Amino acid sequence: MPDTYTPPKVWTNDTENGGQFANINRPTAGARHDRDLPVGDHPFQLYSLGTPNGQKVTVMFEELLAAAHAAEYDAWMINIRDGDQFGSGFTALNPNGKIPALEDRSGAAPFRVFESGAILIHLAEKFDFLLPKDAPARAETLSWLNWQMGTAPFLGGGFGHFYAYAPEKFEYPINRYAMETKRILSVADLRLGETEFLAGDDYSIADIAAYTWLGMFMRGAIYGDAARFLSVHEYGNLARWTRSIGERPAVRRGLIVNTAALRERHSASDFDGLDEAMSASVEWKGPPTD
Ligand SMILES: N[C@@H](CCC(=O)N[C@@H](CS)C(=O)NCC(=O)O)C(=O)O
Repeated sequence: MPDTYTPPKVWTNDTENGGQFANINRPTAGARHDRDLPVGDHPFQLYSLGTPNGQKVTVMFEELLAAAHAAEYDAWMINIRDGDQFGSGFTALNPNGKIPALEDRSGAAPFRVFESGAILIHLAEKFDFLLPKDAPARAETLSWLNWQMGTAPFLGGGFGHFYAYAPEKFEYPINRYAMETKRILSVADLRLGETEFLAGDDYSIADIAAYTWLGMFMRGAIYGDAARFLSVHEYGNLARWTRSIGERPAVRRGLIVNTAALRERHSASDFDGLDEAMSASVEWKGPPTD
C-alpha cells in the first residue's frame, strides 16, 4: 500500500508541494509586483508565451496575416516560470494571471481580451475569418472550440502534470488522466473520421485551438514520452489531420512566436533565417509504434 494522505479539516498552504511550478503556484490571485507592459506600434498587442494556449493565438494572427487581413501585432514574451504573469500590467489585462492576454488597440479606445478561446472568437468575428456566419456551421465551430477549451485542463493540468511534472509518480492520478486523455483523443479521432476538419469541411478556429494541444500530443512534442505511453498510433484520423495542419505556413510561423527561437514578434521579417526552427516545430515522422 503506497503512502496515503489524510486531509486535515482545513487546508492550509504551509507545505511545499514541489513540482516544476512550485515557485509560481499560490492559492491567491492578483498582482504580485508592479510592472508596466511594453506597447508597440501595431493595432494588437499580445502578451504570451509559446505554450499550447499561447500558440493558438499566434497561429491565428499568422493565418490572418497570410490571408491579407490588417491584423499586424506585436507579440511580447511573458515568462511564466519567472512570474511575469503576476506583474500589475499583465493582471490588469488578465485577472486570471495566465497567458495569453491581448490588448486590442485597433479602435478609438483600447480594450482587453483574455482566455485563448475568447481571443480566437474576437479575432474571428472582427475579421470574419475562420468562423462561419451560417448558424449551424457557426454552432458546430463554437461547439468544437469550447470542447477543446474544456478538455485542456485534463490534458495539461491532469495528465501532463502528473505524468511529466509532479515530483513523484503516482498510479492513481496518472491512470485517471491517461484514461481521460485517451478518451479525448478518441473523440477527435472519431470526428476526424467523419469530416476533414473538426467543424466540417473547412479549417476553422476550432482546428487552431485543438492543433496546439492534440497535434502536439500526436507529435510527441509535449510531456516527454506521452505519445508512446498513450499509444497515439491508434488514432489514424487524428494523425492525418495533425500532418495536414502542420504543413500550413502560418502554423509553422505561429508555433515559434514567443519561444526561444523568436522571443518577440513585431514584423514578418522577424521570421527571416528561422526556417530551421519553423521546420523543427512541426517535424514529425509519425506516431511511435514500438
Ligand atoms: N484557459 C486559459 C488557460 C491559460 C493557461 O493555463 N496558461 C498557462 C500557460 S499554458 C499559464 O499562463 N500558466 C501560468 C500560471 O499558471 O501561473 C486559456 O486558454 O487562455
